[in-house]
Amino acid sequence: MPHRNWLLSIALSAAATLPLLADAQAQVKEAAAPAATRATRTPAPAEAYVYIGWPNDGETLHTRRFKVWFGTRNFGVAPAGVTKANTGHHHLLIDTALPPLDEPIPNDKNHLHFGAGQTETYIELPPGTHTLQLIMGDADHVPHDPPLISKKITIHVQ
Ligand SMILES: [Cu+2]
Repeated sequence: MPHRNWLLSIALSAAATLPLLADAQAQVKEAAAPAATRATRTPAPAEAYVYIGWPNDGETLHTRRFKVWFGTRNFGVAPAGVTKANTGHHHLLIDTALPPLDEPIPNDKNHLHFGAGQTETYIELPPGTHTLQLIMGDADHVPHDPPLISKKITIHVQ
């Protein structure tokens, strides 16, 4: 009877698929849990630091779109996802306070990730006064210990 065979094959494929879905969901939960409660951070040397090479603090920019370049000393740049001692990737904080230091840095228009290892970017901001600050993150986007945080600069966009 073709009709019964059809039902049987539906039942078999459902049975084969459901455990896989359950496994995948369990793995996602396991992967997410340590990041949310993470207490240990990647160590960084005390002499390492990060700075904004351009613009200068107090700079007045006569354009809305401008380059920002990032510098590090005694520290290397590596893409996100790459675990290598004394390296990290840049995050540009725009018009915002420092994020919590014991969890991944947020990813939104105020927290830009440079996970490919970029050391400069172009940003566009509306006219007015803005703040820029850099913070390095490790392979998992979590700030180092001690954190590498640049001076927070103020710029004026005309
Ligand atoms: Cu990041």
